[in-house]
Amino acid sequence: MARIRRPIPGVDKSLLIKDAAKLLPDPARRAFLRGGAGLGALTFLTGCDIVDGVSAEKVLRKISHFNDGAQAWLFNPNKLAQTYPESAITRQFPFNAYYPESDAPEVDAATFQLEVGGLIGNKEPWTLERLYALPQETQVTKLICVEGWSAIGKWTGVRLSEFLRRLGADTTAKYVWFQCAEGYSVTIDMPTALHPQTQLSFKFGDEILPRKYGFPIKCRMPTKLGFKNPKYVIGMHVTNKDLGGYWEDQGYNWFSGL
Ligand SMILES: Nc1nc2c(c(=O)[nH]1)N[C@H]1C(S)=C(S)[C@@H](COP(=O)(O)O)O[C@H]1N2
Ligand SMILES: [Mo]
Repeated sequence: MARIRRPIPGVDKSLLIKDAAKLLPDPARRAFLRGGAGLGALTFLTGCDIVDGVSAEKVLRKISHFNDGAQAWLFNPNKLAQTYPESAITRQFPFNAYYPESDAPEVDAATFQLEVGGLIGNKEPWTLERLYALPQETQVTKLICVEGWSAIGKWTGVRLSEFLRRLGADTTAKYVWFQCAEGYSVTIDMPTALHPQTQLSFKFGDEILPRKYGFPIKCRMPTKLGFKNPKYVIGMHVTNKDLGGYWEDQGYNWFSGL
């Protein structure tokens, strides 16, 4: 996967650094975070005197890369993300994308079909009618965005693990890749795809998912940062190849677990 070496616009770098530091072995991690998780901490960690932003960026990417492996290995597939009472739901839940809300894609419900492919048994696409007939669950969980905000929302849909089962998916494959209507994409690891709280969401609150939150499908995974939760999902592939993603290709930590 190509990693482009340029600063990532709009990103709270200290959050990225903290995220990357999370699974460093103690006591390095504690010292790192106590150090303010900034340039000083990077110097401490690498033993190099990092004087300019470019080197800091490089080191950050290296830690981040190391972390993809370490986090995947340490990820406990059964550990649940925190859930909240409905009273904690954030009113005025934020919209976020790499473009303004007015540019959000408009998917036509009547003609929509979810394309499914890769290592699965049945490649027949899914209409909304068939998707809505699947068994559904509701979760009230927190979405955390790397840009420095978080919000609690309520989503309803089918467990991705249940959907994969119905597709006859090879769940020993490494990844699930999501394609979105406007060109966004995300690759997630199979343990996350099979996590009980990873959901193909059709509703936000008590309404059919509105356009701004990803109509017709958002893949909600509360164990991952916001950017790993694709909206406007139009395609899904089970694969052994890391197909990357919109932000991952620009250097975001691939695993981005919480
Ligand atoms: N298709 C698509 N999905 C996307 C994005 C996007 O730009 N396009 N942005 C991601 C980011 S960075 C975040 S934080 C969440 C925001 O979801 P929300 O608009 O429902 O709050 O969507 C994620 N999924
Ligand atoms: Mo985000």
